[in-house]
Amino acid sequence: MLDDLLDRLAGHDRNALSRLLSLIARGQYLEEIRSRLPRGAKPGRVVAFTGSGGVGKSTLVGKLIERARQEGLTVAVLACDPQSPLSGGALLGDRFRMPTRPDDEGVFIRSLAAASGQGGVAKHLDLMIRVLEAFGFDLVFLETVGAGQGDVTVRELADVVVLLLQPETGDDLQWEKAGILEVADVVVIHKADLPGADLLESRVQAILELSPARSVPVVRASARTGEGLGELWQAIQDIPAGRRSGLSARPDWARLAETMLHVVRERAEAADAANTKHILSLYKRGVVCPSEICRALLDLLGPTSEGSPRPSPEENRREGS
Ligand SMILES: Nc1nc2c(ncn2[C@@H]2O[C@H](COP(=O)(O)OP(=O)(O)O)[C@@H](O)[C@H]2O)c(=O)[nH]1
Ligand SMILES: [Mg+2]
Repeated sequence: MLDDLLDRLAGHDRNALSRLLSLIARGQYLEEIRSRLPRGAKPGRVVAFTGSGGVGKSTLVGKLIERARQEGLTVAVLACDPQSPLSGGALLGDRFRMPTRPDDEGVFIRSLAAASGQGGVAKHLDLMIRVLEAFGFDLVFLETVGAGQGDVTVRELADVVVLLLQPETGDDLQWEKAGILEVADVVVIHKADLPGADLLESRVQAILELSPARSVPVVRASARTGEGLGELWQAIQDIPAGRRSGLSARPDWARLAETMLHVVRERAEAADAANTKHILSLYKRGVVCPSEICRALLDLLGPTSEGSPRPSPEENRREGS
């Protein structure tokens, strides 16, 4: 049965594709599929769209599908919905919000239930992406509900992570604290047609300025009015390919440094919130240089006694030899 499905997949049979994805979603034949997928398929470009429910991911993805099709690119979408009885209707909603010509063979959309405890990401997404690449899609769009653990997973699966934020949600503090900007290659100030986009954008910029090592494009966009869609499309193209783990073994120092800053900042805030705020404000006003800021923040933490991983005796010996 599997051989037949894989043969038909190679022949661009959408039913076979659909059935393979269903098997994977149910956790069946995972290893067999993994080992028998044809090697050397041209890797597609995997773009993840993440952000809280209702921020407009599906609507925006729908607009970007249109753009991709205008350029002759084929697109598959894996939309991960949080597994909740309330979101039962969302499965239909996604198709409604991503209107495509039903006879368009260049678009494939599949809604998936996100597994609980996986931070908004469906299980076995990596294998599903490989199947879609074997089929030959140029682009694979992932829609996932951020933020948290799942975003880290998404980073490992996607070449580009697009984070959507919207004005006036009242949860600004939550995303500032959670450090979710770390996962983003592109930040979208979405629903820019609504009031409050300016404020949101300046807050995002202020946070990104704390990590000057990495430049993250911030794009104002509205799926409703079409504002910024061209700019967003370009920003996505501009991110170099091959970032996915396995494709690039090089450590990403800029990202590590940024994560480090968030960890230090979080701990410094916990140790002495008022002083941390003061130090950061000095930096933002350009009064103090970055290295001094780092030292001042580290000083707030005091001597770190806990948690530093020490090499095992064997590792010490290996280093020494
Ligand atoms: N004002 C405004 N509303 C939008 C925009 N894009 C989507 N929406 C609305 O936001 C709601 C949630 O959209 P949806 O795409 O389902 O969000 P998702 O949960 O992130 O996939 C829907 O009611 C959309 O009509 C936009 O650019 N501006
Ligand atoms: Mg959606």
